[in-house]
Amino acid sequence: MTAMKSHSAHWGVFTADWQQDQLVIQPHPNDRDPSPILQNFTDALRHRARIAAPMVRKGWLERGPGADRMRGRDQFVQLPWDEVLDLLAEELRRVKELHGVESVFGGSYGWSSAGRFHHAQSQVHRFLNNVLGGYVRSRHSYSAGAAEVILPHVLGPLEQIARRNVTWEQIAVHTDIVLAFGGMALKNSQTASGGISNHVERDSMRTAAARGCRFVCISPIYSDLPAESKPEWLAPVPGTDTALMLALVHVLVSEGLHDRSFIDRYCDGWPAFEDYLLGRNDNVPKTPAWAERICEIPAEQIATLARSLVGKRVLVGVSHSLQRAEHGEQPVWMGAVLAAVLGQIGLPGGGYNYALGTLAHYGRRNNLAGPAALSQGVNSIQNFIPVARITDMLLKPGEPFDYDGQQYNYPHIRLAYWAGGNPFHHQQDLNRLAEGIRRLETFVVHESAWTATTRFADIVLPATLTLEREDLGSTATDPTLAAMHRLAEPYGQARDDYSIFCELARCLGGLDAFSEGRNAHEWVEHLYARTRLAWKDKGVALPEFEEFWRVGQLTVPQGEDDGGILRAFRDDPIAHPLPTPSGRIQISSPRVDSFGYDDCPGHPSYLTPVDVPNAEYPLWLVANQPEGRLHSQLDFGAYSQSLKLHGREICRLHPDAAAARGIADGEIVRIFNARGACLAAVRLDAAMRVDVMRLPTGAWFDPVEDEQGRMMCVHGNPNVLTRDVGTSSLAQGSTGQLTAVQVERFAGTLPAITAYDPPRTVSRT
Ligand code: PGD
Repeated sequence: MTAMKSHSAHWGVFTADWQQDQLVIQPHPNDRDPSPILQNFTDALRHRARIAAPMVRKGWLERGPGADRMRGRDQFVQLPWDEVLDLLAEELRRVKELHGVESVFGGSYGWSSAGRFHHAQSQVHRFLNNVLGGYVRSRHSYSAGAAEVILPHVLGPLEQIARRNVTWEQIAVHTDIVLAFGGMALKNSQTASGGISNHVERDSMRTAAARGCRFVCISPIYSDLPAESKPEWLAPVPGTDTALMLALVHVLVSEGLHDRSFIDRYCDGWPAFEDYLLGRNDNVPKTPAWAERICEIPAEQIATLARSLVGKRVLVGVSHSLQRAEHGEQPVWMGAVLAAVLGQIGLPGGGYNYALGTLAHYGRRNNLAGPAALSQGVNSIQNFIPVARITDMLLKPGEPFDYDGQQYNYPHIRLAYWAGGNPFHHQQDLNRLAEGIRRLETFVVHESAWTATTRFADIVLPATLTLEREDLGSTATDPTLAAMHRLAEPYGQARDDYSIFCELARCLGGLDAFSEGRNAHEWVEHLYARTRLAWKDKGVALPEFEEFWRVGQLTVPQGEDDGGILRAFRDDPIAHPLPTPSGRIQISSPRVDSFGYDDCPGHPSYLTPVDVPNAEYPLWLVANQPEGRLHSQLDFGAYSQSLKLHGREICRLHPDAAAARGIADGEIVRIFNARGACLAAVRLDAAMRVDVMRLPTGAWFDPVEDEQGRMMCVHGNPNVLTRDVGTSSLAQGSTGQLTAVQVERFAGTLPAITAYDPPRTVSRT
């Protein structure tokens, strides 16, 4: 065996090498809880799902650009690289000349890979800015679309509230009670953007619980907190956490148990909220009895829980999942209000931390210096969409939309360019998305594998996987700086996104502006040199690049566990005001109120959702993150496959709900609603609410069409069922977490899974 080579991925820093043609991966030696998702790499490199050569959709090649109902159904023609790049350069020129770059959508949302340089979104944005002259972008993320907009109005920027706040170290030592709204599932904290060398969540929860810290899992699904935390379980109706929080606050306020001096000193806008809480304007006091009718948690249990919080170091956590739902802004805001009423914000291990436990790089100390990033250039185009509004943009060009207090118009997009994302994984209501994508004139995708998105594309360019190239791995909250060595030659004719864009830039006459005269290895050296300079400014000497590359991994020093802006604010609210309009915690917000949105009023409120179970579709579907992969990435990999049943994604159903429908464990079921249907294999699970079923995201979309052309996914992709509406007029975030469905035993002939087979190719006629 040769020496192990260093690499890094979203699931951890590792070393790897080949033993008898088998890729062997060893997680970082410091990693106390390494992620098995790393094992998806072992058979991915040469899998039949990889894209071997540039491809052009037959219909596009024959009929030229234009709306086409054949997208997603057509055959592909393999072309030589030179020819396909000339065709694409010509098409980019045509669209720019005829319609301007404001008709090019380059949002290209997606996680792609962990390296600092070959980060596909950065590459595509840099290309579109520096070579084409700009593009329509998207704002925010599917992860935190609602939180990213509401938090700055009421507490501070997402980055500060999610990532520079309470740490796992503090929880292990200080916290008495963790109220985990939406849980803190270890399946989620396997992942960190950029890669980390140690997963600390499981151990930290175990240590805290052993010390006597009480963890309360507030979720319809018990496994959203790990056994190590010895969780108590409250299972409210999905989407009703805000009502539960309001009732907790009602008990505290009506019994005089709230921290009045904290509210006076640190908060703004209490009276308007108190009027709502006590029902002075609407005659509806938000009592535990009121909340019980909404969230189905007994009033007495709510009151007991509220009283038990007083005088304790309490941490209120709100997960990403809670805000990926109708009115998702409300639990994010109300969680902060609950922590403020308890007087806990800014204390070590106490207060409020949005999204702690959601990703492995949250809840950690920050490094003294951050890693250098690739510049994306300057975008000349102001137009944007909130990221999850992509289908609306494609179907409603020119129409107005609300966002964060202003009204904008959707641009008319002719060409969409995607690298490093899978909209047919991430977007809601995939039948609707397909309608939108079919209206484009041209759809270009760089991908390493034949995802559903590539099958809807006109031009498909094969991209390398991270293991096939060199890069720099680093995250601002992990002390390991990792050389990412090449572990395999590119598959077939695959190229790095960077070299694809260099060739395109050459065709369009903008190579220097894009490459600055460097090849990929020189860029990695350059980014390391800039990172090294940043560390030098902090008085830390990192070795020369050659030495770094030889040793593979460096340990860098981290900063104090200082609690970020919330601690500084608590210590001295005059010297360190919050970046909110009042400089304080906005219990209510005159600014948000001034927008006049019924679906996001000026104080946190419980608002009844529209998409709820009914006689026809009586179950809640929770479409959350999967255990065996990150989103849809490497779904064909060994570990992801090992968690399927009969080759299908596994959905979980309560035994009573299954019995009522004559469904047995292990059978194939059809899950459906008015928007679509999918098949999945069922596992019975008593540790969830009886009216809830769970189908995680990420099974590759594998559609069969009915006579009307509506697609059913035979593999288990829940986004064929989810509803494509924004969280509210404020943030317009994704609402993919929850929808109403029915389920039945599937009695028909089981269609084969074809999602990993390359599409049909034909020779050029
Ligand atoms: P991924 O599967 O990670 O999903 O959506 P996202 O699009 O990020 O897609 C990344 C793609 O990039 C993969 O297909 C991978 O092959 C490709 N890729 C990786 N490396 C490279 C590279 O170097 N070059 C190129 N060209 N391609 C590369 C995720 C999104 O889904 C997110 S972040 C969330 S939080 C949402 N979660 C939910 C949810 O909870 N529920 C529902 N219903 N829907 C969701 N959608 C969202």
